[in-house]
Amino acid sequence: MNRAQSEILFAEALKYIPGGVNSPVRAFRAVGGNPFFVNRAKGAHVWDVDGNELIDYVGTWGPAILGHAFPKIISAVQAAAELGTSFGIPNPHEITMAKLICQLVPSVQKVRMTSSGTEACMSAIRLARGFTQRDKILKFDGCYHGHADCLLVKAGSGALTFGHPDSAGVPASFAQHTLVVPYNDVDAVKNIFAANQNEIAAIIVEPVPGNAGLYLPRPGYLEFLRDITRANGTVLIFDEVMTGFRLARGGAQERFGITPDLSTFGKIIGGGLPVGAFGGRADIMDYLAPLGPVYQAGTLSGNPVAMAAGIAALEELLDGKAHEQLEINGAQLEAGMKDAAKSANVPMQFNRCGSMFCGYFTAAPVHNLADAMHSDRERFKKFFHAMLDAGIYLAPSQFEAGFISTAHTATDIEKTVRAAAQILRNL
Ligand code: HOZ
Repeated sequence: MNRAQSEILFAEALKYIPGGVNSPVRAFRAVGGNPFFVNRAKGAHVWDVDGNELIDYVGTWGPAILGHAFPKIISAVQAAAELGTSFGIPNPHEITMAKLICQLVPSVQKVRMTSSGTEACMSAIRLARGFTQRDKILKFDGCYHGHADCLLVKAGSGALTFGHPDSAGVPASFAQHTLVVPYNDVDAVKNIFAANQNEIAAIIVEPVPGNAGLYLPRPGYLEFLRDITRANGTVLIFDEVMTGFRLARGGAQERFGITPDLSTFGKIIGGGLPVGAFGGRADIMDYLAPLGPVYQAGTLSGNPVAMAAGIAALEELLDGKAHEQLEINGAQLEAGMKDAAKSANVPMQFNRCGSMFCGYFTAAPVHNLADAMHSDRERFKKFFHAMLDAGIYLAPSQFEAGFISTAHTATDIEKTVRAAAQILRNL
């Protein structure tokens, strides 16, 4: 595949942008080689600057649930932009968005918009600390909640990929308030609560962790987290930046039937523009300024163009048809990939939840970060590049989830599975 123009652009980017990218996992360091540059995307496909067409399973890392350049989102953005790109004054779209989120996610009684998922998680943590008047928080290794200081402790995503799950630049005195245990381990959580009685402000968890690949909660695990937090006066925060509005209309919390105290969102609610949000119980949310003592703010929070894009995306999910389609697409991909691995005699765990997935090259089931670390990452690299050469773009790291959209056709998925079958036979 000719990528000459991408190579030229990357060489230029390296001169002015650290590592040539504005977010580390895009740099291909986990798989080797250089990233390609894209100048067009439509539906489930992207086109690079050399004119190569790819079937895209990254979907701008989650937002593109309806595929790229979805016509109603484009029209909404155009109409909103005509009227002004930012006001810094309340605008009616903010109320529409807040109502939609509260309607789709019943645990959210009030919601505050931010400009990114990182901000949403950082703010939810501060709010939980202010509300409980406790300092410690509990997270799970391999979970990633954006790049705020207190959350870059044993983190997933790029932090894990590049070997810095505990980032430089985070003072030890900040990190000491962040307790970390393995995901899906009941006893580890019980022990940490026993050792820190009345000290843990919040548990923050990706209900279906998607930043160390993808693994699912064991039956009863999320219920257990709900019970132990309730019993200890600890705020349960579901980070639904990736899973929100994706694993069901009401996110993972609807799919698994759990009611967290607070939730964080991003990605889909921006329709492809930069947005985040956090919301939940009204009594907790009312601790925020200007009502309460917890400060949080943002010049572009509730931006009218981003709100219009997100509203258009969420409205498309209301009748439930999109999620039916996503399940069909996800099941087709899962069945095809499992068959491909089996007939090639390659040990692979293909974890899937709705329209999120990850294939690990290992014979053993993957339930947490330690299991994921046992997978054969050299094999993943080879598989990634061979798929890319076949016109299929998977996330350029073993430690990221794949995303399917409603725009993926049965033909796209068949093509993907056929390519994978052939590649796996020769891997
Ligand atoms: N945080 C995203 C992966 N989980 C990466 C975003 C990006 O690089 O664009």
